[in-house]
Amino acid sequence: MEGTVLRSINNIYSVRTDDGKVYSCRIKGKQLSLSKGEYNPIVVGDIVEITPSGGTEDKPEALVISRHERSSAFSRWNDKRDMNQTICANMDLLVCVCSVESPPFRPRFIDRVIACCRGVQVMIVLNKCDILLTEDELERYSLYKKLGYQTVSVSAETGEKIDAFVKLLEGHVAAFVGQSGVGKSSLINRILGTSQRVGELNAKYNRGNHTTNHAIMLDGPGFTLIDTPGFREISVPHDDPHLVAQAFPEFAKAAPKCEYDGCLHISEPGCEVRRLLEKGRINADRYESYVRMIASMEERLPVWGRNSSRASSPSGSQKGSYNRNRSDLCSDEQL
Ligand SMILES: Nc1nc2c(ncn2[C@@H]2O[C@H](COP(=O)(O)OP(=O)(O)OP(=O)(O)O)[C@@H](O)[C@H]2O)c(=O)[nH]1
Ligand SMILES: [Mg+2]
Ligand SMILES: [Zn+2]
Repeated sequence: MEGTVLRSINNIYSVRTDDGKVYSCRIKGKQLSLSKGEYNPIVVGDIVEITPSGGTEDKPEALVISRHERSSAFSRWNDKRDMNQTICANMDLLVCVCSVESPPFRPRFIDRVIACCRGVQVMIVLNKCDILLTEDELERYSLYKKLGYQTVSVSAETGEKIDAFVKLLEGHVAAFVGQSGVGKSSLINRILGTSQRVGELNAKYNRGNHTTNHAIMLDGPGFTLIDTPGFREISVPHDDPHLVAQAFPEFAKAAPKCEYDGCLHISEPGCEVRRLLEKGRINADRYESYVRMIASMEERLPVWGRNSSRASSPSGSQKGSYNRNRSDLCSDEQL
């Protein structure tokens, strides 16, 4: 039987099958074939094959036999475990929630969230619009719209623009992702009338307290939402750094004019991105945000370098290739 993972807590998965029945599942055996070397083999949104294993009519139990390939995923680098960690999968909309204050607006965090997505459209939602952004913040926020992202400013507290936001969710499976305390659960409660736990803010540090501790999929009228636990910091998954470059649409647009194929826009000669940066046509803070992401991947080089395609150019190219060295990069002490 095929089912969708609605929730996962301590290796117990709630899986809903087509007939609406929700099974409490464990993984059959020790490992799933698709998930070797992953921190968590099954996440909310995964489509899995299960086989009933008992329980009662009210609380049926099953074993997960296999997981289907994911059409999309949101993953981050888990520093403690030294491996990538997927948070949710198979959504067709990633709602990156940020807030005006508590925690403060951090556009470089948004840039990282975008770089942590695969195969999914990103929407940027600014919550707590009952508080005002500074002019500089507003300019940086407005840039996302100019770059082609859908943006909407809302307030879970006052209800402002919630109706417009809900319209944008229609027909989607949308995962809410963002820093702890930005109001992901508050927004979901406001939209669905649910009572997901909402956290007090940490007054000393002006940020969230990791209130939501596991992802959960919730049904709405004509859409499905996934609430996820917030992070304080986020690192891009260990992968090909060219994927990070692709998460910056303005760089991707300029890249065909770079002299070297596979240019990472750091110190390669004839780089169009850096030319535009010097002319002020690429935002300097976005560029800095990008350089720090690449640097943080570079610090993990012994791990991701093994499988990385970073030093090789895509095939069929007429352009030359360029190998950088580590000193071209700044370090990644903070975002
Ligand atoms: N002023 C204001 N405060 C809000 C708004 N939305 C949420 N909050 C407050 O922000 C705090 C954190 O809200 P949560 O919904 O728990 O945030 P979260 O993003 O789910 O946090 P984690 O579960 O830790 O990731 C709560 O104290 C909310 O009352 C808003 O629109 N305006
Ligand atoms: Mg929450
Ligand atoms: Zn370049």
